[in-house]
Amino acid sequence: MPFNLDNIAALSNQHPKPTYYQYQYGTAGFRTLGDRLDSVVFRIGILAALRSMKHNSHAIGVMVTASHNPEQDNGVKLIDPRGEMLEASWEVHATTIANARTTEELVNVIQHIIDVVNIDTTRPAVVIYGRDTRPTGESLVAALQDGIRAAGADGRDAGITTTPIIHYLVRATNSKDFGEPTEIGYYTKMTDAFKKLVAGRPKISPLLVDCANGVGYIAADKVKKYLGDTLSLILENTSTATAGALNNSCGADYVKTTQRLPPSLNGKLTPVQRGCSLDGDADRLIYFYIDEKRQFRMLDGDKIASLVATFIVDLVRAAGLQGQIKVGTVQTAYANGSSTKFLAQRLPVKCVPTGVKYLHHAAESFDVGVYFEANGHGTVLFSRNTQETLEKHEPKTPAQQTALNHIINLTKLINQTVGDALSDMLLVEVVLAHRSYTGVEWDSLYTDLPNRLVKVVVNDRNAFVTTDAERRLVSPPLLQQRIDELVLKYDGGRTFVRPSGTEDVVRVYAEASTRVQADDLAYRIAGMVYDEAGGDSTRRTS
Ligand code: G16
Repeated sequence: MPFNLDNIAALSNQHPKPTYYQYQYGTAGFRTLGDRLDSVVFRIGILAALRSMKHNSHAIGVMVTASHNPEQDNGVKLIDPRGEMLEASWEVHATTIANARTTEELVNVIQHIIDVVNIDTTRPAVVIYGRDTRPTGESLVAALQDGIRAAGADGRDAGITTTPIIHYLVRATNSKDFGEPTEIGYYTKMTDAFKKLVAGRPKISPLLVDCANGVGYIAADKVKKYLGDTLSLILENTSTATAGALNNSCGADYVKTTQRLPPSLNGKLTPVQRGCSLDGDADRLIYFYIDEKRQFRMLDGDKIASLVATFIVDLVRAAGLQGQIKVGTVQTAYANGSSTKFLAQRLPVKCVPTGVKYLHHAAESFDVGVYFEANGHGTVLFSRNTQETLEKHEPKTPAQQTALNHIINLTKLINQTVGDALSDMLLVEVVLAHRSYTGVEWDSLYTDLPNRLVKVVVNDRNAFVTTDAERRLVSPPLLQQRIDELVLKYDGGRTFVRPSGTEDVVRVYAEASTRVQADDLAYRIAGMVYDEAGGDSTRRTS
């Protein structure tokens, strides 16, 4: 069926926009309660088709997920032809199309986008889509399919799957040399590289994986089969069909925010055994272990970045490529001050606002860009030039050849399109195996400054506007000045306030030289935010 605005109008009447809601394409697409998203998802199907037409019929991805958010939330985001987040200029189109009040207005908005972007609607369009395990996902995908059909596009359903797999499928469909564009292609590319990287190393001890009761379980179970006895995965929190279980007191966001072991894992880890948590769509990863004193120790995105970046720097040197390949890292304001210090002593470090799209973009400026948010979302990018350098390099010794092979296998193991909890997990396991580290040695790379993340429910999070990579507030007026005065009273104190892009809250981060001070600083700033913004009577913190 060719693109036709009458078809769109007819199907749009079955997906009316609720009058009350204003939607905004935020940090990770649209996110709100799942039962508010029918019209948005229908329209995103149309927008994805238009984007594909604009990009010479290359496949565009759509993922229906709310990732770390509570189970009743859902969301939708678009994935660009190279498997990256949607280009920023189209976020505006997404927001406009989502907020058209009537079918007539929607048709006008679509025509406007076609005109200003100059889209040839006679071109074919391809849209690859998937969803996580949320209960609202099935009906939202039905709405998405209506949108794709209304726009005359070829829709390819990847079913219930992880966000990083959709990113992989989009890239592999559009770039033939990236990998086979199937789920099997994804698993074999990653696990084959892993097996080569750990060949000849001592047997790796079993790893416990908290699957957050989400789609990560389905993917982790497949990875487990592909790995065979190379690495034994013990899968926990696997109840994908239990109502209310998703991300509930488990998963990467719970572990990072509460700095605790999920209660469901109590007694399941022996001292020093490694464990890790995925989030609701398996794009984030946090490691942990219980030390000899039975204390919980967390190894977050900053620790992953430090482990991985220094490993790659050493491999580049061992391959005889120092001077030709420069490794850099990208962090956000949430990065623990100790991690920034550790990394900055060894390689360049950039700070950007929260959101994978910012980190990914900044990482592209390095030959090898290692980016991880503290919350465990990240990956490593090898530039096109670097890939060519690796292919052309002629090692002078067997040791250089081995190091070169390792780097080439890392480019295959790592999902370079986006943060991928399972690929990142295997990457961590490779580095630990090569370094002969347990969690203890890894943890001792540096000591985290005590920190606390608090969320505050306010009437209008948009009243909070930041600058300087979200490290300072420009609005509400004078609040930053009061924060600056308070933070001076704390030894090693650092704090910032920013509106969340995925939840209706304002986040407060604080660190200081002691736990008591970090907590005190965070809760005092949260109090200021609450008072300033006329918070909801149910002040919610974590
Ligand atoms: C999303 C983004 C991440 C971001 C996180 C929290 O993660 O992809 O880049 O760090 O939200 O964002 P905020 O603090 O603005 O709510 P996910 O895993 O939920 O897709």
